Amino acid sequence: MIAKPDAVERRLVGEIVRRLEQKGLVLVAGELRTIDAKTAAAHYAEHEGKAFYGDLISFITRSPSFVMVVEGPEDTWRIVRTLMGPTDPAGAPPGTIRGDFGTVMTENLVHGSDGPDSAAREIGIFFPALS
Ligand code: 3AN
Repeated sequence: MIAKPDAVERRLVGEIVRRLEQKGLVLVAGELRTIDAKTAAAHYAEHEGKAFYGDLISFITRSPSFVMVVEGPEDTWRIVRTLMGPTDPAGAPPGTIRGDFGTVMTENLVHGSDGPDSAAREIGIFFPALS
């Protein structure tokens, strides 16, 4: 999971980690790090060519993110996605991270892997020593 630049800038990292831990997930890696353009391009390769791609890369690289690996029971990625809420904070329910703290899609606070394959791929990008 990534607490993106807006989350770090707004001092929401503690709140986000608290929610993960309160749910029962375990933080197994975590680092405050400014994501470079090359890493951002690898991470968001699926969005290359889309209208919002340039803004997405500028946003994720603009200041430090808190990059994490969390563990839990089976399908941890799904638990994390449930805590995050849907991509667009405008429609995210209260009680979710995006629903409680976000207003716009371009500053939606968090990223979570959307399946086991993307979780493995993203751990490889951000924490190669763990994969
Ligand atoms: P999620 O972060 O929920 O997995 P993705 O992977 O579809 O969502 O999108 C990655 C990021 O790209 C989103 N967090 C959002 O910042 C941005 N994004 C996705 N779709 C749009 C869109 N239609 N307009 C602007 N930004 C978008």
